Amino acid sequence: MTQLAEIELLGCAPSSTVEIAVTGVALYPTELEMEIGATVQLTATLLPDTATNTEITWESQDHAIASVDTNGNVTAQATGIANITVTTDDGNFTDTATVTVREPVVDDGTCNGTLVDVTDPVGSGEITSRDDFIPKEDRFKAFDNRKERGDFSKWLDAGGIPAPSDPSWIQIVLEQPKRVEAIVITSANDEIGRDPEDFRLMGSNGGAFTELGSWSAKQFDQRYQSRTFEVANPGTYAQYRLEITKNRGDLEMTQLAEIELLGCDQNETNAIGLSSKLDFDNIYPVNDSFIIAPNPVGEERSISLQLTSSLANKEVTVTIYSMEGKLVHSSKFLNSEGILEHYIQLDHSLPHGIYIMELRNNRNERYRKKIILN
Ligand SMILES: [Ca+2]
Ligand SMILES: [Ca+2]
Repeated sequence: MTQLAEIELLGCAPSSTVEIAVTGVALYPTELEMEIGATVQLTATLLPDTATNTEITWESQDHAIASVDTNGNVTAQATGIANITVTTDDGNFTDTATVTVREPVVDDGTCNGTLVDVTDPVGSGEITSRDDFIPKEDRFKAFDNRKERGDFSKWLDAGGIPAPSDPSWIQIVLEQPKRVEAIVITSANDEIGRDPEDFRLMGSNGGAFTELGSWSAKQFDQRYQSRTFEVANPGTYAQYRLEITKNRGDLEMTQLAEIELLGCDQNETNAIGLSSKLDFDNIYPVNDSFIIAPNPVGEERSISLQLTSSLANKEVTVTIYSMEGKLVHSSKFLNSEGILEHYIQLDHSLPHGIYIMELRNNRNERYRKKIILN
């Protein structure tokens, strides 16, 4: 005989969902210069990026100078300076961007500088397209500065007959917003029927696209022929998209050898004040504000920050930018009394190179230093 009084099978009761609290928010960029009428989207990065409640609200200190919508799109209304603040729903963390609005540069239609291809240098933009037929004829071949006979460098979209409802498209996101006055399209090596015939150029700064120019019944009668099309409604945009709504032969394949977007290099936009980040030691006090140790930073990517009195007893925001102005790190801490050293762990995948670290206190005083990642 075998017996027992009871059997119980024990399992863990489901726990309630773990809420991850917001610990801070960082805006990018935190300074920008805009012309009246321009719109630029600010990016708010929540910390940690796994936070549960991602609700944020945007507010302009002076709507008459710069307004902001619920997606962080800032529109310059009148000359002056306005602060745009983002606030997290969870924890009420804030960050502020300072917007300087100036009169538009008078545009009499002439470029006193030279027209340059704003998509250069090759590889600097992020390129997407409706389709790539084969790797050697992929989208990158439309922006590789190779457009001569013998280069055999073309983008081929085999995604179907282009139509207004389903255009063949290719898009580039520039590192900085640029004003484009003209587009140069170079026809490919073969099959005249695949040439673009009806097309339009669109621009965006992260939101909806605006049509900048449209052309129809344009023909390339030679192979590797470059034709320049003036943009009727230019503006300053970071994203440009060419939509081909018809090709010459109504074929399922559409192709071109090269796209160049021409802008006046004298007009190079200051829409985002990235250049100031390269010029940082002329603008910000750097000498006695903080010490980075070690600098260069080693492979383990951990940093000790030793703060001096100017940053004591303050909430301190740490941001790190690449030399191109890209935000690569953002964190915040309360520099409570007596603690003048803080440790920061950077992402191990950050590439070697020179970066700029900015410390900002709650009075918006900024301190910057060059930091080298080995
Ligand atoms: Ca180019
Ligand atoms: Ca090419």
